[in-house]
Amino acid sequence: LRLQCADAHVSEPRTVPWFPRHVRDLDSFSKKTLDAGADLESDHPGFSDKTYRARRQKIVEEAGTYKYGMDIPRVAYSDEENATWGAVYTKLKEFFPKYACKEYLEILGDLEREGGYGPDQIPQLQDVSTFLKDRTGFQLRPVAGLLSARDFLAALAHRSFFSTQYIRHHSRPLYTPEPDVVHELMGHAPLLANPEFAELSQTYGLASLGASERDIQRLATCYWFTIEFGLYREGENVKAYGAGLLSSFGEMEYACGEHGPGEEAPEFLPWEPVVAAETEYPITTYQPTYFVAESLKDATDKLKLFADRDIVRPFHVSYLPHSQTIHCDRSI
Ligand code: HBI
Ligand code: FE
Repeated sequence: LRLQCADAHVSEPRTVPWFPRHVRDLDSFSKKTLDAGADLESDHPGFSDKTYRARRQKIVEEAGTYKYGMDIPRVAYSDEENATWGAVYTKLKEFFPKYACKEYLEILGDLEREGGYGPDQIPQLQDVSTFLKDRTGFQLRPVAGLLSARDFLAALAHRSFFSTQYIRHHSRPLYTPEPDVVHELMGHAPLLANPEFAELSQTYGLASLGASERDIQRLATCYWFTIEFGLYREGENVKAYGAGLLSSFGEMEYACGEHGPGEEAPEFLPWEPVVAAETEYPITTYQPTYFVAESLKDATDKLKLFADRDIVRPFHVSYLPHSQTIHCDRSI
């Protein structure tokens, strides 16, 4: 079997896709955004609102000047934008005590004291990024919209998280079909201050560097079932640690709350990356299936095993924090 593998490797030499070696290299693809896709566009409340689109364009243009090492441009959010944030903030806070994981609750308290969080205004990415950097070395970078899975994941290897800065349309404050600043700052940012969650995130990034297209898809699918829609067990209950749940009170309750007899209920499977990687999922409705870990550490440990055993590359990478570079054991 070994020989066969070696033969296969010789007869089909695979060129390794380029990947960023230094955190500064993220500058080279930070503007390579994809179209939202027809699915999302037809579903977007602000799609035909010209004023809204122009406002987004302006925020994105400013953010486009950002390069590694700079301060993230501050946005003077309007009263309307802050009110949209406030409406979601207040609503989500009602649900967090019951459904958010304990790590999230604790960090949210810290962010309210130190990171500019609260119902009155949208926090600035730079302030949140500074907060995260002090805790786990993670930092935020502004982005205009969706990146390819390969590019998005590669940033995680460098403890960098691409974050949108514009907000959803005011007509539907509790709904967005795509990432916006509420999703990033309520969903993603807080747990990036937790060491285990930071490691989970970076593990996706490191495993993705130079990986095949198929492995990128498998990692992106596992990312979906953990970083976006992950749950872990706490006694009788499940608690949310995924950003798609923590930024949606409706789905948080659907995933973590009680389901009466006859009520539609999702399926809960134990977090197992080889299974999750092959599981299909919808992107504009509540999830039919959730994967439940035992803890943030368990989620991370299982992913690391998966990355080591199932993401096969002809080289090994490691992260050198002092130089903020990726070490690769072969020249490729
Ligand atoms: N791009 N800006 C942005 N934000 C995301 O959350 C994001 C992305 N591109 C790809 C992506 N997520 C998913 O494919 C993840 O599963 C990697
Ligand atoms: Fe997200």
